[in-house]
Amino acid sequence: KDDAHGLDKVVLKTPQGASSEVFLHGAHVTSFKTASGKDVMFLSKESVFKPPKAIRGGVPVCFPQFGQLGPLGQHGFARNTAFEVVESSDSSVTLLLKASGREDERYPHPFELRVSVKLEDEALTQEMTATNTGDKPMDFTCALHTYFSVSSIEKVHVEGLDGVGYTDSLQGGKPLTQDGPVVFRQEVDRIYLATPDTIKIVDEGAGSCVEITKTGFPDAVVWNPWIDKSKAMGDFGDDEYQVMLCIEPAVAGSGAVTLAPGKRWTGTQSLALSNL
Ligand code: TA6
Repeated sequence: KDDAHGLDKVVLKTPQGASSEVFLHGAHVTSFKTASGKDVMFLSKESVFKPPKAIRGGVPVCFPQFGQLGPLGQHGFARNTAFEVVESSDSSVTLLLKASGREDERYPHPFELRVSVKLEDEALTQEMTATNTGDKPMDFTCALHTYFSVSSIEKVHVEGLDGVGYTDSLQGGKPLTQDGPVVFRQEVDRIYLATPDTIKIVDEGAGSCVEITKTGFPDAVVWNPWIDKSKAMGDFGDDEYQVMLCIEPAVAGSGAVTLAPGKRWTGTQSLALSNL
């Protein structure tokens, strides 16, 4: 079914009323509303739904590159490419990108990227599986670049990263160590390395928390654009930094994954909402 922007999307539902929308463009989850009526994901009111521009919000699938960590443009090309539906049910969908290796001469590797989304009443699980269908090893970095909706960024903190090393993208990748919960009083753009597989966004303003449980992704990127970056993004409201936060399971600072011909890599994230 297509939406107001004329783009094809799949709508997932549970009998108790949870819902999620997944666009075929970029296999891009744009919403996750729990059965208890909570919007877990953030979607910018200024997002343009005009391929190849990535949708601003939800979960951009960054593959085969995170950020500038490789030869391609920012965040690779999967998020700007049409996927196809290979299976679906009322509450789940699997999308496939069959890359020929000719999408971008800077990345001459054929691969298949499968993105599966499973919706439950108070949780959403997303899995991405990359298969090297070529005859040469392929290196990739990647991320599920998830935008979360928050009540007010100054009432939010992130637990689970205390004592974890990170590189600060705002200080040229300077290595630092997290001391206590992550709080937000300025722009934050950090790649946490070799992180625990459970990270929690505690939203005191909403009286709820989202527990992120990941597998396969060694790293986690934490980003809030704050004031100046928000103004600089044409597809993002000047004040929207106050009501969003990105926590991105990633293969990034810990180094690229090298996938041998015929081999497969899988990363997953599960997002579970609960009350404080
Ligand atoms: O979230 C990490 C990050 O690399 C930030 O540095 C910022 O660039 C963000 O991704 C958004 O990137 P995009 O290309 O989607 O505007």
